[in-house]
Amino acid sequence: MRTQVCIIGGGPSGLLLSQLLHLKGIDTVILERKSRDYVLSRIRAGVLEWGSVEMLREAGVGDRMDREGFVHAGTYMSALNKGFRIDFEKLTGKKVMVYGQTEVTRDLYDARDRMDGVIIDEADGVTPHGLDTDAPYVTYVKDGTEHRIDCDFVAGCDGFHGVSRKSIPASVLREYESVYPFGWLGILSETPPVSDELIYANHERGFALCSMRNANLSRYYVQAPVDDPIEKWTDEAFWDELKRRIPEDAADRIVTGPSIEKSLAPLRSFVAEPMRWGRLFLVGDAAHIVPPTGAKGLNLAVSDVHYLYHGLVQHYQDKDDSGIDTYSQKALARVWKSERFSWSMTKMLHRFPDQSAFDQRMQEAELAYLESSTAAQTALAENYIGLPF
Ligand code: FAS
Ligand code: PHB
Repeated sequence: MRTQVCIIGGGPSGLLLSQLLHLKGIDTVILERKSRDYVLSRIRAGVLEWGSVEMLREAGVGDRMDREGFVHAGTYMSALNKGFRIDFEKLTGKKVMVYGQTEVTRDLYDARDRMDGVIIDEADGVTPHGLDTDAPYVTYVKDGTEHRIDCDFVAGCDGFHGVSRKSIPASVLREYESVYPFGWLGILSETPPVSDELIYANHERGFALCSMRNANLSRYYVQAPVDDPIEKWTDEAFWDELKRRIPEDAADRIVTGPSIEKSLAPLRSFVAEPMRWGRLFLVGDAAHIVPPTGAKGLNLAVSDVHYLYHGLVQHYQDKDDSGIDTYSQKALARVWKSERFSWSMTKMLHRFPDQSAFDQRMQEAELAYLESSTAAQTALAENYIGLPF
């Protein structure tokens, strides 16, 4: 088989890139390791920057998002069980969309299927070859038979644990990492959200976040030891801890119920440079990871796709390689700014194991300053709604 762009990974990065290139007449094949059901069972991001909203609309997959998503003009922050609001719209003129990554992925799969996109699920042993030549190709095994796809370019959209980043020689690859000494324990519950907007809570017992998916599906997180056995966290233990950490008025009105999903995710900051090697481009989590505190992971994947999509269109339509030649530099410039924001939000809101009483006071003072300062709120808001592409 031959295609123009072979995409490794059928998550949001790979699907969105495939969909946008298809609309410009550029052929792609997606190789996905897991089954479609497995990919769609993953519960991940919840907040879309407005740039991501516009990219999804450009890809022709914005209708359900516009019908079912929640447009949020601000967010709540809290410390010492007291909350305050940051008004994104007043401070930046922009908003965000709350619409789960699972639904984004579902909408993209549906669009690819409607347009006869070539997606090979349960592809084993996906291996890129000849990335430093003009004739790259990718091999994989499906139902016991090895296949080969010849292509012009390979897009590594295969996440943090994928094969693409590992295909860049160690002599070329530079990796930067900070692993946080805690995780996020998240649940989904078929209960009405406790608030009309998100609540990010700092508390001396640890961080908590109140989010949502729809009018009767709430998403909550508490910071927890990353090696905690999930069994330790009964629903009752989760709700009790969440109520201790969020503002009192929210704790008093929250509707609890059985969890329909419960997972403990580790937190890390990670960046791999460069994001291009020969005919390989790294996209999304394959190249970078952020702690979810700033709601940047999925949105960074979308901005990578923006840069690569435009570069590839320029290559094929205008015979101009300036876009793909500057992809890594442009993508990394935005990645590092989002890494900084996610890291700073995580440091401000979480309790670190070695944290002193003075450190806790510093966090509380930072939040008190944030509450009192339009300049500080504007700085947070412009990062949260998304820096320009
Ligand atoms: P993905 O990891 O989503 O997709 C990669 C795909 O490649 C997967 O389907 C995988 O099966 C496939 N793949 C891997 N190796 C392969 C191989 N060798 N061959 C073929 N296919 C292969 N972000 C937020 O903004 N907010 C959040 O709250 C949030 N929560 C998260 C919770 C968890 C547990 C995780 C892991 C991530 C979370 N993220 C969050 C980040 C997440 O949303 C990512 O940023 C987003 O999924 C990035 O999309 P992709 O780059 O497509 O990578
Ligand atoms: C979510 O709804 O899952 C969510 C929202 C905001 C974040 C992280 C996760 O910062």
